[in-house]
Amino acid sequence: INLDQVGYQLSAQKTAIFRGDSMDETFDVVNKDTNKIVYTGNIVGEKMNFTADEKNYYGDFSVVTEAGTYFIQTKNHGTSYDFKIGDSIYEDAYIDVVKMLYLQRCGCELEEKYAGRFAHSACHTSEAVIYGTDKKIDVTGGWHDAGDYGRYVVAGAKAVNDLLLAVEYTDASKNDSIGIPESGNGVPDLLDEVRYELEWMLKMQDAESGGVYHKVTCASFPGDTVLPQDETEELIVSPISLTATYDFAAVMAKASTMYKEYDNDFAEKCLKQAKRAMEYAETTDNKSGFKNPQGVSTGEYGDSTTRDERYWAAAELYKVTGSTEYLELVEAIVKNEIPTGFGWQSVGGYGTYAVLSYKPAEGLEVYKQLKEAFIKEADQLVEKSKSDGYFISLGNEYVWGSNLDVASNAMIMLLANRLEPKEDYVVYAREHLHYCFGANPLSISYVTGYGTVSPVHVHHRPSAALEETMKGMLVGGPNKDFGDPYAAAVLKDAPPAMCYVDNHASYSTNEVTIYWNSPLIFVMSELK
Ligand code: G3I
Ligand code: 9MR
Ligand code: ZN
Repeated sequence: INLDQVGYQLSAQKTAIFRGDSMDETFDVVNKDTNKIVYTGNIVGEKMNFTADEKNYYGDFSVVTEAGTYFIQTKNHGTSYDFKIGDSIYEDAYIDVVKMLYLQRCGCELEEKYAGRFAHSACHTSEAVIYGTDKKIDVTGGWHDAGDYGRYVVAGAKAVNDLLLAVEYTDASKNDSIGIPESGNGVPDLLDEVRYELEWMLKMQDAESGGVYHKVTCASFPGDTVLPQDETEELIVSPISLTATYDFAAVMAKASTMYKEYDNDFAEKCLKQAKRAMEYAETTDNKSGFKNPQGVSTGEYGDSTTRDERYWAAAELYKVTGSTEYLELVEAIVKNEIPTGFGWQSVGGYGTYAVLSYKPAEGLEVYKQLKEAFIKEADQLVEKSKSDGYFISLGNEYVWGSNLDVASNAMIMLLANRLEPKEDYVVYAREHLHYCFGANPLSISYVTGYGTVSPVHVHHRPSAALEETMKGMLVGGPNKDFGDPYAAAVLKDAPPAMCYVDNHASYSTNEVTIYWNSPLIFVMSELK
């Protein structure tokens, strides 16, 4: 019996997913404290689920609207994990999911009163050598990307943008009490957190050319239990890339509007540097995608095209400046094909939404075209969700970081809902959230520390070193392509939606990243 192990909001739709053969006809919802059956419903809708290789059935218990702790029981198919029904059931999880970013901060001391056992002295504080030169620069700051301590611009840009969108559209803009050092300073905590990353990104821009370096890492990944402050090998700044430069231009442009009311000087600086980056990218002769330079083996974050990054940058700059120069660029790119994606590699959707949220663009032909495309994509996600065994939109495509797609697709539906409200957008976005917290074929909450069963042996060096799983991290999730030897060995016969293993060695299913948490932050900001 699979369901959200955290729970369900009072008045929201509530569906438990059953699996097995010759299913019981009814199920009971039992109040855990009184042990009384509060509702008995029918189990309906047999469906073959090829993604998980099982037969599913459904039990709707939306009529249970009284706050409390419950479980579900059947005569022959067992009992579910406990779950809550209530108004602010995700509150604690939300705090930890946001705080994860604070705990990933690099280059500063993490104090015990904010970081608990994850407190540490400042890490990665030495200057970094620019690859292929003797020149050293200061690139301290930013967030550690993931279970490793690399800092990568394209990955950071996705994370930053999700958080900025959360502040722009959701109640996140009111939250100043997450429990980070800046809490209570009158600036939304998400903006404080994002600024920590932006200040680092600004250091990643080459002062002379305006181009942006792709990443800063050591030559290779450290051992699996090395703490941040103990990775002391030389830091290397990898060459400038076009993807990093365009992404930088996009998020800096967006930041310039978001910080204006709090710090105008910073906002102006962001816009100035965004324009410089854009100018560099548009005029450089070097159009090749990023490849790890010889001797550097950390995360590559490569890309076969910069079309979508270019589009995103142009769209954000258009939204901030209203300038026809950027609008024309957007129009020219769209003429061929509208770029899509809410990921680190495909970022076109962000560009589209930037245009769609710009009032003065509303009368334009391109606006109509983009709106139609965006709504169509969201509608397709709804359709896919309706036919899926667990009401999510991935079909059979469970790739490395499949939970990025789960959370980001929910984000797309919620943003579409703001353009053109439809109940289904919210209903199915919520199902995606339930999937993250346990309504999935493995019946595991993919968010550490939340739900009865959640990942413990994550590929996250601080957690491994301290033998304590940091809370509030969304793991990568099932990956049918087996991106690591451990997964390949133990999952070889598993169906796509079950290609996940809670083992430290499985970095392709059980790692965590800043940009898997970030779309979850958006979704929780909207739905909590
Ligand atoms: O998008 C394609 C899809 O079109 C195709 O059908 C499918 C078939 O395999 O692959 C999809 O691409 C996958 C891509 O992720 C999707 O974003 C690639 O196979 C897959 O190899 C790639 O994995 C990336 C992984 O690095 C390896 O490069 C992950 O997205 C990315 O999150 C991960 O990032 C690492 C950093 O390098 C280092 N730090 C940790 C971080 C998380 O594991
Ligand atoms: O720890 C690394 C993780 O952050 C990356 O996502 C992953 C893929 O690039 O690589 C991990 O490092 C492993 C390396 O690639 C191969 N040897 C084992 C390393 C740690 O288990
Ligand atoms: Zn660090």
